[in-house]
This record gives sequence, C-alpha cells and structure tokens, in this order.
Amino acid sequence: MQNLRTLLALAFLAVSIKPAVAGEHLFDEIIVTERQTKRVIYLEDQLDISPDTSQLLKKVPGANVNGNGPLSGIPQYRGMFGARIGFVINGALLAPAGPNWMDPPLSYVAPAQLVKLEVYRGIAPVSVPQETIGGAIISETVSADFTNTKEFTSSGILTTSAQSVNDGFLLSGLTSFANNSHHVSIAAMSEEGDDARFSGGRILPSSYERERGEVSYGFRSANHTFSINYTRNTTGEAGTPTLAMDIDYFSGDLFNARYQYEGQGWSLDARLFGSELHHGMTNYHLRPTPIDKTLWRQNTTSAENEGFVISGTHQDDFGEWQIGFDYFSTVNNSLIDNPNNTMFFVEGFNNATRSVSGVFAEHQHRFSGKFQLEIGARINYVKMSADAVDGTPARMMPPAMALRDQFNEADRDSSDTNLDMVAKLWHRTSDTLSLYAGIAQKTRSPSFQERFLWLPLQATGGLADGFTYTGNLDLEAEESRDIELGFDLIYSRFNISPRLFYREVRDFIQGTPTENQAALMFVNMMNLRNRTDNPNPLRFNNVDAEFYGLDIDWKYTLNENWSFSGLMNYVRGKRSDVDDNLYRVAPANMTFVVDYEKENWNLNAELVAYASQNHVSLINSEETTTGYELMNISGSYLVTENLRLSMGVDNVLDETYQDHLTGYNRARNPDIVVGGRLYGYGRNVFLKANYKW
Ligand SMILES: [Cu+2]
Repeated sequence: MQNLRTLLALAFLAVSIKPAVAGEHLFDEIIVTERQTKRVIYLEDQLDISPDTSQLLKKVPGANVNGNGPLSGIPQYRGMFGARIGFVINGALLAPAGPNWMDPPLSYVAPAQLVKLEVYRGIAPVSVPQETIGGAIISETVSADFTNTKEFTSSGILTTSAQSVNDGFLLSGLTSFANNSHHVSIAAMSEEGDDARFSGGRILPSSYERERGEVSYGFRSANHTFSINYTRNTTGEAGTPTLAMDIDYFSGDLFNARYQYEGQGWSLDARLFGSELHHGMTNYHLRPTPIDKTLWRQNTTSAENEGFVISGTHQDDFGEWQIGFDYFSTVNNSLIDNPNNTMFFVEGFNNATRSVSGVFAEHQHRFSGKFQLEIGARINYVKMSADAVDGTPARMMPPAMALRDQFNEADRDSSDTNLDMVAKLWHRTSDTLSLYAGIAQKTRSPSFQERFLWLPLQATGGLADGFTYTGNLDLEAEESRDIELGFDLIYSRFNISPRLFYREVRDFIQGTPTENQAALMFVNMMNLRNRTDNPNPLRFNNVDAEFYGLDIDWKYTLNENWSFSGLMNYVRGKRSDVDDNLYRVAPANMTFVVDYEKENWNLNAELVAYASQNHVSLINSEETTTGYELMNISGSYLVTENLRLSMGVDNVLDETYQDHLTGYNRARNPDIVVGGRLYGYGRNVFLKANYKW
C-alpha cells in the first residue's frame, strides 16, 4: 500500500506542475438522468465518498442496500436482492467468491473509479444480463476515449478524500493517452478506514482497506473497435459485523475484451470476459477471538468466472432488432479450517459449478411517434453440478456423516430451461405526458449455496439472519410474473415518474424449517458441544411469494439557482402460500433534496426519512425497526477550472438510528450487544479534492 501511495503522490506532483488545460465538461456532478427505461448516476465528480458503490443506489427510485459491512453492501431493488439482480461490470458478468457475498459484484468497481451506474427502472430488458428476475444494474469504470485528432493528448483525474466517521482516507488517480485510433489508460486507487463511530460508540469491526488498479487499451480502425481491460482488486482486512467472519483478503484478477463493428444499419458487439477471485475470512483476526480455541475458523474460497456475449443489432425506420447469445459459468470452492487444529476441515463447496447459456431476441418498435413498444424473449439453459464433499464433522459425528453421505450419493447434476419474456408499451399522449405499461415473465435458477450447502452452515449469499441453512438438490427455478404501470410527466420545470408494480413469484426460494433429522440433530449436537443456542436449521425450499409497491422520483427547478427533488419508495414482500412476510425488505422511505447552484459553487441539503418496518419475516425471526430521519448537507467549490473542493456532513444531527436493511451484530462489542441490530453511522464530516487535466 505504501508503494502505491508514493506512486500516486508522485503522479499528483507531476500533474500539479503541468499547465492547466480547460476541458469542456469539467466536473459534471451526479446527474440522475430522467429517462423512460433507466436511471443513470454519473460519478465523474460525486460528492459522496462512501467506499461502497451500492450506497449510490439509494439515489435511485426502488433501490436500496442490505448492509453487511463497509465494502459488502448487497443491492436491493423493489424488495429483491443479491443474485436475483443481474449485474454487469465493465461489460462482464461476475459472480462473487464469498459464499456470503462479502464481495458483491459492485464491490469490484470502487466508486472512486466508477464513471456511471445504470439501474433499469422496473422490468429489465432481456438483452441485458442473463438472469434479471429482480432487475439489472450496469456499471462502468473510468477509462479513456478516442479523440478526433491524430495527435496524442493526455488527460487525467486525481481524487483524494478524507472522512471523520471512520478516519477514512482515499487516493485515486487515472491517467490516459489517446488519439483518434488508440487509447490507453491506467488507473489506481488506495483507500482505508477505521471502525466507524456512532453516537453510542463504535461499530466493530467496520474498518477496511482496499487497493484497485486497472489498465485498458482501445483500438479503432474504420468501423472496427477493439478494447481490452485488466483490473486487479486487492481488498485487505475489512469488517462484516453482521456475518460470522470478517474479510481477511480478496484478491481478484478481472479480464475483458470487446470487439464492436458498425455497419450500414446494423452493428455487432462481442465481449469475452473472465475473472479469478480468491478470498480468505476468519472469526479471529479482526473481531475479538473466540475464547474457546476449538471454535476458531478460517474459510478460504474462490470463484472462477468466464463468459461471453455476442449480439447483433439491426436498425430500420421503425426501431431496432437485436439478437444474441451469451454464456457465463462459475466454479466456486470453499474450505473451512481451524489454525489451532490442523486436523479440522470442512469442504463447504467442492467445484460447485453453475453455467448459464442464453439466447435472446429483442425488438423496439415506434408506431407513428405516439406508441413505442419493446418486446423480448430469452431462453436460459442453466446447468449445475458439484463434487463430493467431506469434513471432519462427517468423520466423527453420525448426523454429519449422514448429511455427507446423502449429498455424496445423490445425483448432483441438474439443468433448468428457463423462459423470460418482456413486453413494454409507452403511449405519448401529449408533449408533457407519456403513459407506460409493462408485463414480463422472469426466471432465476437456484444459486450454488441454495442447491449445494450440505452441512448446516451460514453460507447463504449474505442473508445474515443468524440461521444455519442446508441446500436442496431438488429446487426448481423461480418464475415471476410482473406487471407495472406508470407515467412520465414533464410539465414546464416539473417532472415526475411514478411506477406501480405487482409481481407474483412461483417457486420463490427461501429457507423453511427443515425436516431432515440429521440436520436437526447436527445443530443440536453442536449447540451442546459449544454451549451455543443456534436455532433449528432452515432448508432452502420453493415457496410462493408476491411483491407490490410504488416508487416515484420527481424534480422541480424553480430557477437557475434553486431546485428541489425527491424520491418515494414503498415495497411490500410476502409469502402467498402461508401468512408470513419476506425477510429484509426495505421500509417505506423518502428523500427530499434542496439544491442551490452558483457559477462556481453549490450547496445542497438532503432530508432522508425511513418509516418503521413491522412487516417482518417470522420464519427468519426478523426483528422490527422504528423509523428515523437523517439530514445531510454538502457543497462544492470550483477553485480553478481544474481543481474542485467538496465538503459535506452526513447525519448532521448525529442521530442514533438502525437501518432495517443492516443486519444484527455478530461480533463482541462493548457498545452493541451481540444479536442486537447494528446502528447506522454517526455524524460524518468529509472533504474531497478533485484535480483534472
Ligand atoms: Cu467471506
């Protein structure tokens, strides 16, 4: 880390003495563009300085974050979260190495190096990632672009920031050279933070450290464009207080290549990508160590991802046709051991393999300028398999032995053929009003955890409910039927875009009380042996569920100085086969922002209000939360054409509050009881400087 710091500091010096050249769009701020189908957050100079990309989603209608740690926020959209949402990272698909999603896909694009984050509003098109039952989020990091001249020009950005709530510090830079046919860029980032404070103490452990570097090259000749990109992400020790262990390290190598061809009325896009992710976590290096040395645990995991997307688009006078096929496969491994006992091991997942081969067709059609239609269909063929497993518990304890043998003797190969269909219609009734209706069928096959978890463990994709789970080799794919209605009104300086949605999910996958006697006996025996009181294990099962709600975003521009904007989100998720609510669904919430803009400075104040959440899941023993309000202020000042300084205070009133989507504390902490809900961060003063050339 020291080396990288020195390098970045030297780079900063080098550019500081360079003559300043004014660019055209220096320091675009976060702009959430108002479009019919998606919301785009441009981060070229975002004021927020959270190290977690997913936190930006709170600026998008319908989106939220399940917080498991400072780098481990799991995106939630209209009540669905995690693997139910499709993610694209610089054109690539990526599945985490952490069986508890300590490294959600968006953690591989740090906010400091992100250029934009796109969230599809409601039903995602079939042409974006393969499985999008709960929505689609597209992210792109900063890189160079071709220029219009043969002469090479250089450009770059340097960002540094510091914040008080966790003594966090960040240094990030990008430098690039480009002409009309080549571009090359190098980006690097280093960030760290200590345990975060709240008014009653500290959240332990919530420190983090991460470094990220990226190189990319692009080549353009006539109608052909080719680019390659390599990213290395190294996360050091980082807390995940809602889970049983903390991050020791993540080490990831991400590669992707892209070829694009622009023909007369048609274009071709081909992407090839892969990533190799390694991860270690323990329950003894960052949080207080377990007193009983036999309970120390280390879990070493990995994910190998590879895939491609090939699609062709044809444009005609009425719209466009797109057809394509794609493939993505992941192999996950996980080994648990104890440094105090070299004999102890548990193979959590042994070559748990999941591949999705997809083919899709999509058509956009414009009728007479008044109606616009999007229809699409996709077939995904999902194949899963896993190798036999073993572990010392299975060699010593009869119930664990029975679970191992049941798993090893079973047929662990499975395949699903899933059909997704989308139809969306916009009707432009006047210059100011456009009506919208969409219907869809969306599917998702089980995750490897849901299918292959053989021993009752908490490896659940980050549910963080404190329950142990076993997988289920007989799970069916989830199938959702969606309908959404809304309108986009743009009246003078006011615009508003509400959406009402309802979805019915057949075979929704969630944990239900297990009937497997071996699993029940195993957890009982472990409780007796370790003097713990873990509840009876759950087993992933197909149930029925429904989601409905409303989300709205709006903006009113009073004059060239003042503007007001806001969000309102409401979602309800419940079982439709029994009387229960779904787990970890965002409470109703709203955001109200006042902006004041001057030529070279601006100020904004934000009020965020969350209602209580009383619709909690009985099966997951979920606890209710009460509502709260937070105030945030921030501003920025353009010192020169190249240098911008920003400053802000989050949680100005130092409110003590509990975010319903942040889980329960699992680490011994004098300030928060184990099993109690974690508190949100206290007052945070931050500073940020951006230099661009
Ligand atoms: Cu982990």
